[in-house]
Amino acid sequence: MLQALIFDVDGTLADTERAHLAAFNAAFAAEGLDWHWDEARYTQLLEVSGGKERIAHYWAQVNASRADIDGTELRALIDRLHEVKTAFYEEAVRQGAVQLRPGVLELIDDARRSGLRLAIATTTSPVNIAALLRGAMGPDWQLAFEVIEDASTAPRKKPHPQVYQQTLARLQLPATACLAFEDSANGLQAARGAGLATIVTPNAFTAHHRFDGALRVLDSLQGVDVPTLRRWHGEVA
Ligand code: XBP
Ligand code: MG
Repeated sequence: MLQALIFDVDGTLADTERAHLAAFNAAFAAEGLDWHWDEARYTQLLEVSGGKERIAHYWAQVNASRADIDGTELRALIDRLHEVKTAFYEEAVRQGAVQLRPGVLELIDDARRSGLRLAIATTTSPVNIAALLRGAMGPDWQLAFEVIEDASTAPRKKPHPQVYQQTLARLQLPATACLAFEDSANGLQAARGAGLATIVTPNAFTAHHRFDGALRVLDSLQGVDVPTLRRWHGEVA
């Protein structure tokens, strides 16, 4: 029987990636780097989950031959860039730069009324989740989610299944009692790796990904209610 829904955040609850991209570029400029990611490059870079990992990946692409910076200095630079990026992103979200995707809030409300348990499994930073959901759901947003696993608790980023495995462990539920919601191939792989049936709602940055193994691939969660989810879950349970 379906008992819990587990949501990814970036790209799934909201189209956040344009705001993340603007924050990365603002951080690069603020820190005096001449880096600028356009949407095409960022679409490729999104194949690396996690902001720090994404910066490190880009560094390796453009600066692999630099010998004047050692591993410790590089880690400090990446930490600093990510800290500045997170501050820019949080402020932009606080100012209303990002809204929830269609149908998300309605589904969360329907699930709570129906007694389903809710959780979040994301690679992003805790302050980013709070900025988004406080704005969209109000100051009590945390009451809706029994478990939140994020970059601070699950260091191995998607497509590794760690964040979903830890979410299931904390819910004390088998994967077969849950559905996951994702927007990307990495997210789908992470959820499937933890044994979860997964509903995918791609967005502009992930529309070209392959979603083999998804329970459903939908334009959005608009009109998706709990009875519909129970029916789809019944196909695999
Ligand atoms: C989202 C991410 C995140 C954001 C940036 O992946 O990879 O890194 O792009 O957030 P998913 P941070 O939706 O699969 O969890 O900079 O805080 O990492
Ligand atoms: Mg995502």
